Amino acid sequence: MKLRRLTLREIRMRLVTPFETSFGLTTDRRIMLVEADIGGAIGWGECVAGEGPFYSPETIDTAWLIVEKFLWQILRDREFESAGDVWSLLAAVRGHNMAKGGVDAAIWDAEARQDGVPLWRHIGGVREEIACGVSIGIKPTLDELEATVERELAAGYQRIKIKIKPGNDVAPVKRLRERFPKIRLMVDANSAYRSEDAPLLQSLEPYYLMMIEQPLGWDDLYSHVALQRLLQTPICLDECIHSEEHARAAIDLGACRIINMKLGRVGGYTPARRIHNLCLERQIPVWCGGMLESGIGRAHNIALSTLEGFSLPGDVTASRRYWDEDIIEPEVEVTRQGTIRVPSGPGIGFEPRLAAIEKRTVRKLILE
Ligand code: OSB
Ligand code: MG
Repeated sequence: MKLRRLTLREIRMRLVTPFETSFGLTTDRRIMLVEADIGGAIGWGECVAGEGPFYSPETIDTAWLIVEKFLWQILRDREFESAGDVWSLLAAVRGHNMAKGGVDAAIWDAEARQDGVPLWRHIGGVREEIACGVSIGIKPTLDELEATVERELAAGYQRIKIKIKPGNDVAPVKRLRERFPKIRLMVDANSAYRSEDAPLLQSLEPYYLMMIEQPLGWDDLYSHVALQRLLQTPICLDECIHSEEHARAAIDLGACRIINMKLGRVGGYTPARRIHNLCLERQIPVWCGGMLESGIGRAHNIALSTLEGFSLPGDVTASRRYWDEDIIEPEVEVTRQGTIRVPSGPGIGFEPRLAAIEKRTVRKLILE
């Protein structure tokens, strides 16, 4: 197999509802799409880097540069056996996992399409329906938060995650727990706390949260070890797990008991599957995180979530929660039971809507 052409596009998409996390407010997304032509088929991937380096060090602009100047140089004119080789070819570039993840995903989709098989089967997925939870941003008032949770539960979502930050943590959890004593509830701090905040995080224990996601530093495994020893509530790591090595260290050191998996954060399907296999072996539950993706990234998250170890509901939800109009056909829909039925078509199983994509494109680069 050979990569004939790589097309990068930057599209702009406005969120239906602005999304606030401890690291900032997102209203408009700038998304890099990757289109990979391997001769026999074309595949699509999405780079999940944000607009600024606030979730991870990468941004859409660093990713664009890395793909153009380095990843393309490695892959052009290169013969490789299968999409599974892309990760090791790109290993010469250190870091920049989201840039790699976008390219890797596009080539995996292309390969599955060439073989005429659904991508989820191609990667070894085992389930035809995935469980969905929602991630709810920080809201201006508790009433607004409660109303949002009510609406998402009515839509069928199986688990509620709320974003927290210092000064906006115990009160929303207490309010939701009193109102919804039985739901599966969790929080995500996106690294907003320090080790000294352990007593505050301990004060969340009476609310029997499913887990606390990424309370401490984005690259600080060590402090999470000490914190997990103080907590009954499982810690789930997101930002910290950007490689198989970090996943292994986190598990062996006891820095977390659950792992949030994101294709882009780890650099594509090869590292994602390795981390998944490790978690299965160590009986660490895994679930698929989200990065406010367009339909392309969303479709990949659905495929990834079919792997055996994804035993908890992920942050993979309906297109309409984010976009007035998504860029794939059909859009992602969620059943009344809070599940997504995995598509049976080749590749990601959704078709990119080229006209809708072109309409939103503000920058395009064809590498061939
Ligand atoms: O930490 O999981 C996160 C969105 C952007 C950056 C980081 C995160 C998130 C979310 C949203 O929680 C998940 C989604 O796409 O619904
Ligand atoms: Mg997170």
